[in-house]
Amino acid sequence: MSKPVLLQLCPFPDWVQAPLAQTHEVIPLHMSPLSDAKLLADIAPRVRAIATHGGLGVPSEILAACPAVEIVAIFGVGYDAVDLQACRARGIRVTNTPDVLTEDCADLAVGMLIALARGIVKAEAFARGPWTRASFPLQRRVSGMRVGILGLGRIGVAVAERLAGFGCDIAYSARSDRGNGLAFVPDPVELAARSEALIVTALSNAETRHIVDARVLQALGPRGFLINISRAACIDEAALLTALETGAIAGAALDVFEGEPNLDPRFLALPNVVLQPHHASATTETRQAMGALMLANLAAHFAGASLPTPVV
Ligand code: 8YV
Repeated sequence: MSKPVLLQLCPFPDWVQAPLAQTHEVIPLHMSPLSDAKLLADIAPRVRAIATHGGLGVPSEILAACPAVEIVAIFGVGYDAVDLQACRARGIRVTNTPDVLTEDCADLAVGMLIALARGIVKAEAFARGPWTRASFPLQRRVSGMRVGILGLGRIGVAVAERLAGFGCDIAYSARSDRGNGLAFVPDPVELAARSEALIVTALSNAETRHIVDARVLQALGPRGFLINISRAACIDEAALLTALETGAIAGAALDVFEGEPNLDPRFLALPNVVLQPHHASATTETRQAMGALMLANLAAHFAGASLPTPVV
């Protein structure tokens, strides 16, 4: 039996690539010497699956160009870059890789908070020398800090669990009160006002677009830190840059950026940021688990079985 044709939009690690090629006729669009348009014209009618990552999703022109696509398999938890409405309307299944990356994302969020508050990156440069002064400037304590978590999904809960171990005073904003003993503060401005650190773990969608805006940043205030491991779209980046440049907030640790991988050069000139290359889920252990889950979703689909982790 012929293998189903799969359009691959991004590179994958070897442990995904090899099994993917065993079970599919893989068309690596990201490596094609042909223009996307030429390749798509030739191949699109035969494409039954699209594999992509969370940040990239599926550009609408590619989805539209593939009339026979049955499944979009995302290597990542975020599905904000896939047009779910169009997929539903066309009966296209969409899968992602939740749960397996929760712990890593929470680890990085907490690591970024500590790196920012304790000045770890700058302290390393100081230690490497020339170490001329007696001591590095005093920094801020994380233990016991008042922390606000914006969006209490699986990753937000995992962040809260970790920070509870640091004796932090934790509150959160979400659609509803989770009744979990943490302080529920529905209004993001109020949440920011009571927080020394605001950690964004919200899903990116129309409702959360620019949920961190100038008002939230102003409420966070000159001693407040912002941490984002979600999506850049959750933050009004122009307002954030201004807040960082003027000292309206103390600092930010960011794993995601508008237009990444091309960061706004204004970020690079700032002394009060910790910048990370969108790698919250990027450990070998987690990426292997994400790969296995994406492959399992594809295998289940083509075997006519129920999907392990469907979004649509
Ligand atoms: C990526 C992510 O998908 O899970 C997500 O939504 O953003 C990341 O884990 C990563 O880019 C995988 O390549």
